[in-house]
Amino acid sequence: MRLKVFVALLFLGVLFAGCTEKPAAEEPVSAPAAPEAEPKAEAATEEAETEGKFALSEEEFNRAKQIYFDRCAGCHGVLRKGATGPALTPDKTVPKGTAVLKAIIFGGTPRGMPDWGHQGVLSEEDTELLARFIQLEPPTPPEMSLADMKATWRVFVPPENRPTSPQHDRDWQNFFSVTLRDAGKVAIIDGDTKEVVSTVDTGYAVHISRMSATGRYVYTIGRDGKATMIDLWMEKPDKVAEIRACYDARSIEVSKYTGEQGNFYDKYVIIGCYWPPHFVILDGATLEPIKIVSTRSYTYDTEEYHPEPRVASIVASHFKPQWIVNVKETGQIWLVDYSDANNPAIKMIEADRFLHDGGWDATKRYFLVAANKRNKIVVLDAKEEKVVALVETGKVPHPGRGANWVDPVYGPVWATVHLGEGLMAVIGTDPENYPQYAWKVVRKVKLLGGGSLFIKTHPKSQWIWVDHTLNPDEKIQRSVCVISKEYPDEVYKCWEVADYGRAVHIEYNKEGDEVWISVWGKIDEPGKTGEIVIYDDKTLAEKARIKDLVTPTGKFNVYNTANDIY
Ligand code: DHE
Repeated sequence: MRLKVFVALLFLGVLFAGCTEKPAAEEPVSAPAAPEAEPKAEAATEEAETEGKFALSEEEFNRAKQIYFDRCAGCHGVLRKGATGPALTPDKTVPKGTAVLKAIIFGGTPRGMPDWGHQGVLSEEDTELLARFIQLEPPTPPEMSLADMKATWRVFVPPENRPTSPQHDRDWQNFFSVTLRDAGKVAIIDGDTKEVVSTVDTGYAVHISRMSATGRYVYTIGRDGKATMIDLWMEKPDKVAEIRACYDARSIEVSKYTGEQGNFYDKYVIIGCYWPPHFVILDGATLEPIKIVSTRSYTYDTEEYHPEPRVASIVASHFKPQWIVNVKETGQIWLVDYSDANNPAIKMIEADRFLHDGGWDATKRYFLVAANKRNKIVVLDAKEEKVVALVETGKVPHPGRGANWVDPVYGPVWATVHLGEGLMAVIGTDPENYPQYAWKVVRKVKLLGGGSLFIKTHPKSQWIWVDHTLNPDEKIQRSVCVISKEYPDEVYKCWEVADYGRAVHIEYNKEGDEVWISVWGKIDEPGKTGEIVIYDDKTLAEKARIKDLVTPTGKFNVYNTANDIY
């Protein structure tokens, strides 16, 4: 008997929040059902019912499964083996018992588990259900074949029917692709006029946008594993292709190499999945899937098999036709050579756990990625293809892509903020001219508190900007701070971006003279669903607000994203 999808839970609103608390939204969006489980799930249910131990009916089991997928899998893993959050397999959960588990789910923990009950996201009843569910064997969601992917693949405008030059007079390189998270859309906004030129249906909770190497196409990836390709040259930018490459995903990147080994501009796309744990190489012009590669493997340090090593960040090397694929649970960085996409050569490099987000240094030779469980930044030399340093920075580094500038004392540096403490850690990045500072924390700047997600600057800017999105204090979560590059010992100024929502993610315009910040509101609060606040980067004065957006989060300027400027 196949497990039924519990329809009411398609509409959980703000979706799961994984390891981090998020604003709760009650309204229906297009949340996908948790992938249907293999028969093992039934066995677990039936066994539980027979034993009468946790007594979940099929309906309750499906409901709990969906809640787990939406709220918990991001941190604990679909198979509950643990990642940012601890393992939740029956050997760990049964000894705790339902009452203790319920208390943790409802009230959270100081170690970062959100208080789902207090936030009003989960009811007492759902908390109880979840507490019983996690004492059962986890159901295994299905795999996905190339044929499954192809069944979801649509090309709306084939390459031969696309324009050969831009069909509008706007500066498309200064467009922003803005995630409207709970609306299941992205807005394409003209950075010059601040007009929303197009709103594109992309699917559930787009996580990031990345641009093709030329910048012409935007590729988005949703939490539901759906990728959408948008052509910015169309009179009204719209999607030209889409595909679902997994059930749960966070990353997408393009091929950016051009040189002796060929020109791979706009040739391939890679999608990194959470479930199934694999990455997929696709055709850059149509999103036709070409190759699936599983990331199931052995942990880099203890050499233990892991059934669910998820793909976190991916960046495209500028030295070789290679993607740098960060495999979270096994703590490995995979260098994937895409020059022969059907037969990709992969070099597996030992790094640390659990790999998450990261970005390039200013020369784009070194990739710095957070190993958040170990409070470290791993430094990969993309030219020499080796890890050159593990730098301890602070509690749970979360850089986004980080920020690069030249420090008055320490030369070229890159910085990260942290989820676990109010800290900007600055790392020297120039081993040639400043070897004494390279790969060392050279400055620690105190921020308002923990819960920072993103940091950003621009080569032309005198400031570094940071947010505090997940800080429990309402005033702090709405605040951003700037630090002067000239006097970087302490924060220069902090302020609240709006009187509601959370301030999240900072992005520059193409010129590098304007800063865009999202106010992440709630979908069910009219007038407070969200907006983007734009600042003059020189004077820090507010310039404009793009109002009435539905839960805007990430914003990606075409030029800066295509050229890795941050
Ligand atoms: Fe993200 C980047 C994973 C929650 C907004 N997020 C990333 C990346 C990963 C990731 C692996 C790097 C992609 C890359 O560079 O290729 N994010 C996760 C999670 O697992 C987590 C913690 C929980 C979850 O299950 O989703 C999570 N992320 C969030 C949010 O709640 C945020 C704030 C709002 C949202 O829209 O979901 C959020 N994540 C972002 C953004 C980026 C991102 C805006 C890209 C930053 C950039 O500048 O490139």
